[in-house]
Amino acid sequence: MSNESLANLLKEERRFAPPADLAANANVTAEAYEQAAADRLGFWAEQARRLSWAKEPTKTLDWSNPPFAKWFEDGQLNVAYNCVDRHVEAGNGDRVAIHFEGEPGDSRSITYAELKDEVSRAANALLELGVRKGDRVAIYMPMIPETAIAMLASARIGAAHSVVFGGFSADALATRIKDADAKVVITADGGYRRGQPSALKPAVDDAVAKAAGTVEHVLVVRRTGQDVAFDAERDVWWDELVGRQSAEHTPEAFDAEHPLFILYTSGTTGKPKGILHTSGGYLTQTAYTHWAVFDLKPETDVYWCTADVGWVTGHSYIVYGPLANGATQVMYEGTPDTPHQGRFWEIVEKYRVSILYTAPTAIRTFMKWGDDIPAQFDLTSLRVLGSVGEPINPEAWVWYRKNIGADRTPVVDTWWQTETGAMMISPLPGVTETKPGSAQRPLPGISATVVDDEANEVPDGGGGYLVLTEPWPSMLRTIWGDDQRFLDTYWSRFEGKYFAGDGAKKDDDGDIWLLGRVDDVMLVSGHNISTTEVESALVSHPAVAEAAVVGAADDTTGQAIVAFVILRGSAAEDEKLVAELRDHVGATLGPIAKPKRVLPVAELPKTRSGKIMRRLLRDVAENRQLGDVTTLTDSTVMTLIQSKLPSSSSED
Ligand code: 6R9
Repeated sequence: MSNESLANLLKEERRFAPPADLAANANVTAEAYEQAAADRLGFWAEQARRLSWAKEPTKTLDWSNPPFAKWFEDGQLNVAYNCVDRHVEAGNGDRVAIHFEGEPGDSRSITYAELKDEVSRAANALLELGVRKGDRVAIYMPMIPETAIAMLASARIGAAHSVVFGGFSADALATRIKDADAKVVITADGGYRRGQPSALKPAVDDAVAKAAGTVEHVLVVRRTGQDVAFDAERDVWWDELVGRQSAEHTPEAFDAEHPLFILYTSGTTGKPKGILHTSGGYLTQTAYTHWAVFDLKPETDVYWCTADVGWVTGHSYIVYGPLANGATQVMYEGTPDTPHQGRFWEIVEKYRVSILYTAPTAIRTFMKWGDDIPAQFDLTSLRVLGSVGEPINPEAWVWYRKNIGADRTPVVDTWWQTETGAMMISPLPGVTETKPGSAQRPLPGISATVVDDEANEVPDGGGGYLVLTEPWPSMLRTIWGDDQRFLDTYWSRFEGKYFAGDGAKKDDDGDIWLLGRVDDVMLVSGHNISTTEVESALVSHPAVAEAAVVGAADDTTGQAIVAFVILRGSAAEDEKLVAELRDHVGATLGPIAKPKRVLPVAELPKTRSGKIMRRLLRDVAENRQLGDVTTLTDSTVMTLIQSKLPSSSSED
């Protein structure tokens, strides 16, 4: 960004008070903010006590060698014991932990008692394969319960897992196996994708060959029953090996700072970063935030997070947070449109889901499909709706609340990252008067603010960079094997502060609005303009379901705003509408933000976790050869977009 702060353009006046019944029984009240502000470390020490420690920590934080933090350093615990066994010991063994809904229509429910047996068997199996405390296990799986079981089994024996999203290529898997030096890979023959079996095992064979030498065994879950090549010395079937193990396994307690997992984030350049998370602090913050932000009542709620376990959202809010809290949850293998576009709502109705956590990309897709689809289902069980992954456009937020939440449920927009491990900025459903599009305030015990180029905190109404100013329990500890890169990436931009890489602004009440990655910010005639704000203005027009905006090099203005829009079902794509959309942005945000061109397209390029890839759109807008497309979900999208370019532009 240049020296000029982000222009504060978007105005949002709508407000939604917490529902009275929710507020009256809420897990967290406004006092939590005061309590944490008065004694931040005392607050986290108290939250750590929601876990079962084999040895209670006496120290909360060691920050003597920043930014290398140690939380609850002298405490000892077993993370899997906390997520499984202790609920059985507390008499809740019959409670369902996971309602699994498979893509071909199969379903099964697993209780905490059953989960304990399965995790224990899998832990014994890993031990038989030679995995020991301190080793790494790579997990390359579809969205099935065995994925969570494999993660917990690794945690149970003190081996760090590295889950690699099942949609990644053999090359991506090989790089990650090699970087983490994984001893065992856990995979499946295949998974289901839009009703069809798709193979996983061949990619593992390929990756293991490429990673040469580190992997000793491959443990294979039978999911689709397809034929797979099998190396008799190296490969073992899960049902055979795990099936014959004892369901007795005594969990050992590990230090709070013992590594729990590595999760790789792609970034736009360079090799993927292995984000390292450890045990006690990570579990404290995931458990606390899952309980506080969703107002979780484990006895009565049915929780559903629609992310894939391969992303951090799946780690923290399918596996560790919910299971540490003894929640009952739905796990879904499939996509939102298979076999029909009402699939999500059918699942909400079937299990009477009360808390739903999904991403803006999904919400905008549902908007595009039309209000009549969710209206056909009984969604009255829902009481809290969450969003994560990208800034949520105010119009999508309001659509979510109205069409999914019957204009009754709070919407919590939760900002966090792979690196932060758990939620950092979010409303609390029983406390916060919510504002569509804003993540609002740092959670109790979290210190975040917005600074300008010189690291000065911006006043209310100002824009700049989001930074975290105090260490937090679930923070990344380093980049696996690369402390220097950890320092350079996150801690060198602003002295003593964690730089998140996101643009943000504070509104007149001091609430935080996330404005997208700083790499995406546009510089138009000397003004920094956020892609998010222009996109939100476009989405607020009734004809637009989704928008992606980029700055393209321009002789007169430095950069010019180019917008790619997906129209809602019935909208006609013509020059008149394009002109209307440009004017609409001008009228909403001011003339400086009026796009030079608006291009209606059928799809937008997205990463496999659903984030818009503006970098590729910038290549198109600047008429350049496309950069790296390997992280793209569907590479035909770009061909489609490029073919649209000459005919539908509008310039003055
Ligand atoms: C959890 C997750 C992190 C990046 C983050 C930001 C974007 C996530 C957001 C959000 C605005 C939110 N992001 N949640 N932006 N509002 N509520 O998505 O982790 O995959 O590491 O991505 O996602 O840009 O920096 P990760």
